[in-house]
Amino acid sequence: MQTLTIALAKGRITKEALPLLETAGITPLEDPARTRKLILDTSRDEVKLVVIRSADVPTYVQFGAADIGVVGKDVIMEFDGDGFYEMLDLGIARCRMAVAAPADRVDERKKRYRIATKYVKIARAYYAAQGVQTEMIKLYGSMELAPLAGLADRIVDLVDTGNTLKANGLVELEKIADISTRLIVNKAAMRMKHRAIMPLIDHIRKQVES
Ligand code: PRT
Ligand code: MG
Repeated sequence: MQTLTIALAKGRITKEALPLLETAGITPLEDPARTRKLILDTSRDEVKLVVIRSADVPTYVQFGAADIGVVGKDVIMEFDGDGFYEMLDLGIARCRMAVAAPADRVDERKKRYRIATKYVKIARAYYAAQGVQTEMIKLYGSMELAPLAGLADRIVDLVDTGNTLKANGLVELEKIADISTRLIVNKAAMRMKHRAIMPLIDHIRKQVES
């Protein structure tokens, strides 16, 4: 039997994706949140799970180290490379990518804005399309701190409830994109393991639609 390896972005995506996989009879034999094992066996002999940093999911799938990946659209948009198909919108871990600024500097006009973000590629493309000059400052977390500390004029980050922005005196200026979790499939695996992959995708699609 052909084995299928599914890479899940750890954190909230894994938490929300596991119930979907469960409806397809795929349950990890150990709790991903507790075990130190990196490759998890599941209730289906031929299916393995790897739970990894979200930014690594597209890389695993691109190179075929995982056949299927479950990861945020934000991570896919920021990723350089292909080698996979985006097959499904799972509709989980929804949020939006947005520009935010300190409430008292919303109307500030500058020739060139300093933008702090984890999403340099997305932010650069967004501002380039508007003809706005920017300088990108790459951060790996807590983007909200950057304007408060004088590091940047604005941030580009994910927003869900808006509570984090509010707690830090920031307001949302523009939405860049709606974000949700996507299921991606390695291109070669799509051909070679079609008979194992397609029923699983069809099943999950039906679950998502209902
Ligand atoms: O290492 P990395 O941070 O990438 O991953 P992680 O292991 O910490 O995963 P986790 O659980 O943070 O999930 C990241 C993925 O979840 C993202 O790639 C998105 O696709 C999705 N997602 C959905 C979110 C949010 N909603 C979200 N609100 N990821 C992050 N946030 C953060 C946001 O960056 C901000 O700091 O939550 C804060 C804002 O939330 P509100 O509700 O206060 O607006
Ligand atoms: Mg996080």
